[in-house]
Amino acid sequence: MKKFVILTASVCAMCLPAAQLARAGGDADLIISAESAAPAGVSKGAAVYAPQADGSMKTLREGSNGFWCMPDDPATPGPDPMCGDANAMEWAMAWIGKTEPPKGKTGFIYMLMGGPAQSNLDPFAIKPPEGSDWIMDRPHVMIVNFGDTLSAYPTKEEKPDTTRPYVMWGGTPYQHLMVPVQ
Ligand SMILES: [Cu+2]
Repeated sequence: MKKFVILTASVCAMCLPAAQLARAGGDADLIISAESAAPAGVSKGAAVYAPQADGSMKTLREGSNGFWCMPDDPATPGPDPMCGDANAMEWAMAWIGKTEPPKGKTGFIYMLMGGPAQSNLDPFAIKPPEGSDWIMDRPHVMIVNFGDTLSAYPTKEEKPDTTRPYVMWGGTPYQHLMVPVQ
């Protein structure tokens, strides 16, 4: 997870010409990007949403199977499309709105193309801390909103080992388990 904050905070057409061109590919390309995040059984019937620079969400396609997908965010390095379930969307909206996620609604998000993260500690970082690089996550699934039920993993690692499951944003309401699948 990593993208919405950037979209609302720092989209800059002048500094991202290549990314803007990619966006110019149109809705069909955005849907292809979004679908690449999950197995076809999930992504083909999923609703597809594209976060807009003003923080709103544009619906590119209505869904039929209860899942949703979002295309790569061109403002971050590397592809980072994602698909998730309904509970994961509630969790993401809580994160965006800085509110408490609903209790008892564990969800999951596929990111089979991997994706970058600004920080493993701060849910609202808009860039990596001074002297650090982006955390480039390999293809993974994220388990979100699991409350205090996953105590087997270290929760406050600045530089996690991304080859094994680890907790991102541990100790915050937005902590989630990152589970690499490759
Ligand atoms: Cu992720």
